[in-house]
Amino acid sequence: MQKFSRQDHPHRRYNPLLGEWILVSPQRAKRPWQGQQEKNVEEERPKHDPHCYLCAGNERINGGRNPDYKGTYVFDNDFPALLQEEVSFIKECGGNSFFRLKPERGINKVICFSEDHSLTLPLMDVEAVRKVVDVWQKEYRELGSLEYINHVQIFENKGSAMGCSNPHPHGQIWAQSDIPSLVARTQYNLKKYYDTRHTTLLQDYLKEELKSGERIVLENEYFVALVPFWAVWPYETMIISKRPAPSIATFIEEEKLAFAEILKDLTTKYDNLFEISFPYSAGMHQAPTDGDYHSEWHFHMHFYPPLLRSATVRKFMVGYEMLAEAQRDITPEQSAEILRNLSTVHYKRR
Ligand code: H2U
Repeated sequence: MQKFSRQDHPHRRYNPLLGEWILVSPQRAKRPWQGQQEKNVEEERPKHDPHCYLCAGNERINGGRNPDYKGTYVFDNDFPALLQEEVSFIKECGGNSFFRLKPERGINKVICFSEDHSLTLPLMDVEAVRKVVDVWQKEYRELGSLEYINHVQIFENKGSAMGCSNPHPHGQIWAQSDIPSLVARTQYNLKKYYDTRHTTLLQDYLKEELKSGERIVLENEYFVALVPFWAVWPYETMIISKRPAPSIATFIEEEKLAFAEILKDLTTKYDNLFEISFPYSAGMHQAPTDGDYHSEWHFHMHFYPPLLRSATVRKFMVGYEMLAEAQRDITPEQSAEILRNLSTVHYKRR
């Protein structure tokens, strides 16, 4: 019988944040591909597009007009998924009903990262990225302090492959009264860990990762970017604060700058991987804003990029993944090594 090797044999890995397993099939990384190829069209974008609804001074779809902003600009989403109005609701169904339902209140915002339509986070200078971090902190604090807002989700969809509707550099915030499902599961696991050990799960995990070094992509004084041991997407990464900060609300000036630096460097590496503007969905997981101090929470930002083996071949979460559990081919250690060895100088700036 052959001795098990992580590089050669199928195995399952445990994700302690979500409390679930994933399947790793390293032997499959070499299989030929005759399926869908994503289009690799890299068009140069102008600094201002008269038809873009996020550009400064332009009209939005619903007829409102953006001011002639410079830097960041935040507005209420014209097509919100949640509404701020309270509705009266008589609880009709008990917890054992098949038809459980409850109204949900919330606020959706759009954040333009820059007035310059041609930029993305990796192409912005660090100072400009830091201003985006300032806005994220301000919004998390302000929205979170509203009595009926108990969770603030900050995220960015980049690239049409991830459903982004507009190439103008921007992200979104969805703030709501309930804790969404994935966050609630993470919270449950973080709390269980904290209650028994009095240290955050990610603090202990980070210690082990730094000791091993094999999945580390970037590190600065305050943050580490790594490919999680349990990563699902081929080049999935996570930025973790070295200090167990429950959220961005507590970041000091030095941390905000260091966060901007690691964000720029990581997204630059992503662009350099296939020399394209690398698509991803990214977002922060942080403490609920329900008024409690959540010592169990530890700030982390996930990056879920869909591309697999080139600028044109993406990973699909279908079949087995939809029906059974998530699966990956290339190992997290291989992905980390590839990302680690890439330059932090953007290919367009060389
Ligand atoms: P995405 O690119 O991630 O889809 O985000 C763009 C958001 O901008 C989207 O949620 C909003 C959409 O509803 N939007 C406006 O609020 N006003 C507009 O004029 C266009 C798009």
